[in-house]
Amino acid sequence: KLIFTDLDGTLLNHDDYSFEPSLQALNKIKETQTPLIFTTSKTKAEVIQLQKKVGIIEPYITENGAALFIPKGYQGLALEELEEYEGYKIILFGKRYRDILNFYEKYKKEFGMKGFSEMSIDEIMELTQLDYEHAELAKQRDFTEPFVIEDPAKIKELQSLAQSYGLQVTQGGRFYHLIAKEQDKGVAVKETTRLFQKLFNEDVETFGFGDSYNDIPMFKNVDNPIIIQNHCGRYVTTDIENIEKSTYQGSAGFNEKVLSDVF
Ligand code: 2M8
Ligand code: MG
Ligand code: MG
Repeated sequence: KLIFTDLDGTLLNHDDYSFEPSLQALNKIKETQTPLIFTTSKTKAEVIQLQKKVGIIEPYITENGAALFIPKGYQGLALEELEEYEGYKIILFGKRYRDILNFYEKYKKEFGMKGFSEMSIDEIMELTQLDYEHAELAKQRDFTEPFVIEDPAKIKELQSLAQSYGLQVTQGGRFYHLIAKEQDKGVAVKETTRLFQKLFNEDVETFGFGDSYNDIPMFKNVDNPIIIQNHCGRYVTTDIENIEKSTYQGSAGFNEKVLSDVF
């Protein structure tokens, strides 16, 4: 079994980013040595810190499917065919931050966008309720630009413009994100699953947990998609039939559905 999980609003509560409500599920995951693959909009710097707190060392997918990071020597694997990067083997699906920022800088005025690259740590703290230390980690982008927009009615037009530049806009719990056209959580999850299948030479059953629009491609690429109730008490709309839904929000919902559906 392989578990892919979104972080904000799923493993972590939307408002205070706590994961204590899912400790029971996390213990079960650790006991059974089930790989828990963080699949998030967050940065590498944020994920490294969270993995330490949770107490796991596993591959992870950052910035909306931009890249898969596999710790060097993970499960004794050589992974010679993969590129090496800061103690990790990495597969890149997205573009470099600089390429994304070129588009952002060209059109920010016209569309009334304000992105993380131009926000101070204080502004990020204000918009996210993160403390200083965590806001700093969130600002360390490698591949994608989270942003707010004055008039959300302009997103449609921005979306088609972005596409003509080989980019796209997706949406998390608080922000829009400017990402590469060829990346999303689904592409990364599919590739990760294929890799695990090849490495361990057996079929794996996959689970995917998420709460937002940017999780839909992940839902479409796992055997068992599970929607976590969002902080407004609603479920993101998808065309996937008979999709599982948690009865609790955030971390408690993750806990509930891991215990009932994975094990
Ligand atoms: C951003 O991501 C969340 C994901 O749902 C959002 O769009 O609301 C990211 O920039 C991430 O790095 C950051 O930690 C998070 C904080 O809420 O916001
Ligand atoms: Mg989320
Ligand atoms: Mg069961």
